Amino acid sequence: SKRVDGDALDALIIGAGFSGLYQLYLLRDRLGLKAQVLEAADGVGGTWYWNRYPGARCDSESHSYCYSFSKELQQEWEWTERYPEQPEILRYLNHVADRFDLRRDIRLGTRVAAARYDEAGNLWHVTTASGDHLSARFLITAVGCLSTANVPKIPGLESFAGSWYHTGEWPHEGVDFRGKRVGQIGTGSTGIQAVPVIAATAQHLTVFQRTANYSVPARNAPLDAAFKRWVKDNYDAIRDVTRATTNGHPFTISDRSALEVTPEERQALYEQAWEKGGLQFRATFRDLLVDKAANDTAVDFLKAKIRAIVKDPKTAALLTAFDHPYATKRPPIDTDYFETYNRDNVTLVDVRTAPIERITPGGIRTRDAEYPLDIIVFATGFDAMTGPLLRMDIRGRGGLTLQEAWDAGPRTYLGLQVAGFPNLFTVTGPGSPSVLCNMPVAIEQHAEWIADCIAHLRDRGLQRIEAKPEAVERWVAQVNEAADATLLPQAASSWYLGANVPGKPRVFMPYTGGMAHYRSICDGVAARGYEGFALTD
Ligand code: NA7
Repeated sequence: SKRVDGDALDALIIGAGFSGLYQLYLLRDRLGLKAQVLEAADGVGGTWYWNRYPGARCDSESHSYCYSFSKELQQEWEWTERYPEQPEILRYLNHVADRFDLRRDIRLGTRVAAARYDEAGNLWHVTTASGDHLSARFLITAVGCLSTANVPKIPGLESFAGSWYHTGEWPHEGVDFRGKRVGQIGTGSTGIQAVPVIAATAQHLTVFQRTANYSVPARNAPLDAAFKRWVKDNYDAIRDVTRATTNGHPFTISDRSALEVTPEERQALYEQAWEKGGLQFRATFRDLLVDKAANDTAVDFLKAKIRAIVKDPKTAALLTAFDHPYATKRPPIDTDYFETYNRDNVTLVDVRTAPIERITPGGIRTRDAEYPLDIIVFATGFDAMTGPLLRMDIRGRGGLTLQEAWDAGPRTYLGLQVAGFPNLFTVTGPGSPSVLCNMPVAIEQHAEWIADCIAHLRDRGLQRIEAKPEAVERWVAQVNEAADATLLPQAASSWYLGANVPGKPRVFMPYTGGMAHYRSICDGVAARGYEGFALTD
């Protein structure tokens, strides 16, 4: 194999979360490349390093929210709960880093500021925030999809006399809510996890809701010995299921239509799913995400459940004032979320009809009231998918910036490459199905495809791969077509559309055609000699 000139590395990987750790393992230990990871944080873990907010837990079930590439790792690691809590996932990723001796090639506390492609040398030159320079033949972004905090620019925030936090940049020492009046903005998956936990200790919690959100009980519980045994004995079968399903979860979507069963049968099936809990609820019928009438049956069921839980009818009405079909925004799952509104120390405020006008030294002022607060929690989500990529100054061929290339929204081929940016791979990039999928399943596929691609180039003495503009064109059209075949674009405020960040181009970013189908598309592209890519020496 040809080694890159001078001190250049074969590959630089940005980020040491689920993606970056596995990508390093593949490139270094399976391909024997000189590879290094640059990580902004002072530890590995990515999402699970930063998201330490109260109640932070994964919505995927633990036996599927893990790597499948190593049988030894699967056998030695033991999950304790149905859904892993943030500290446990962080311990797992640290274990992986140690077990595969990855740390020696990870530079922590190293934020990438800029990356420039040098055409003559066919090298990526990377500059870190502290001014260090590194170069590599291949640059792989493993920066996550939900890693750039979205803190809304509400006037007066700088004048707030109390403390404020974004859930995705939570202080490591934690936050003590005892005796405090807390305001939380946001009722997405994160906000819905945080509310019950904050309410348990705060003097008072005021939740500022802009859009009512659906949620289904998670039914989290410790795993018993029998289940743990079953998981260890069946990892191969679990992997086969997660690889064959639309969303990478260890359950399959029913092949029944919600409209072909009797109302009684439908009710019974929803009841069963509600009792079982978790993201499986949306798998109750095959057509919930494609047929509005089918979706309406889920909406009716969930409304009735919420109304039965929440005692105050005004609060219940606000919590069920949905403006989008069920699961067209990422559906949260919860532990006692709706029940928490029955506590005396919790108030729900509707900021759809009376928006937040400003933050004052003493709290939050909406159009019609002032709420005195000691702490504000921003559970306001992320500049999803493109945010972490665009905040780096990435320049491809001829100095083309990624900002310019994506001026009207992200354009990729398979979510993996951008035309004009040779040898740059974006793990779980926009245009991939990753955010609609159980993440480790998507990540393993991406990282393996990229490693196979680099091996293919090396074996043929090729130095460069770049997505062809016409392939990007076709993929963007395919992503749009797939989205339009579903109800997902109907959720006007969804982060899938970039609608949660003011000024962000409205483009439906994830590929909705399903993970299994996407995998076969990627395999086909590779089998046909990397169709749609230009490979050169
Ligand atoms: P989300 O799902 O983007 O939720 C953010 C929430 O914050 C949502 O309820 C937003 O209301 C609300 N929000 C955002 N900006 C504002 C302003 N300016 N005023 C009032 N309310 C606001 O982020 P999460 O962190 O909960 O979840 C992200 C993903 O992590 C999740 O989908 C899983 O994949 C894991 P809106 O709906 O926009 O009206």
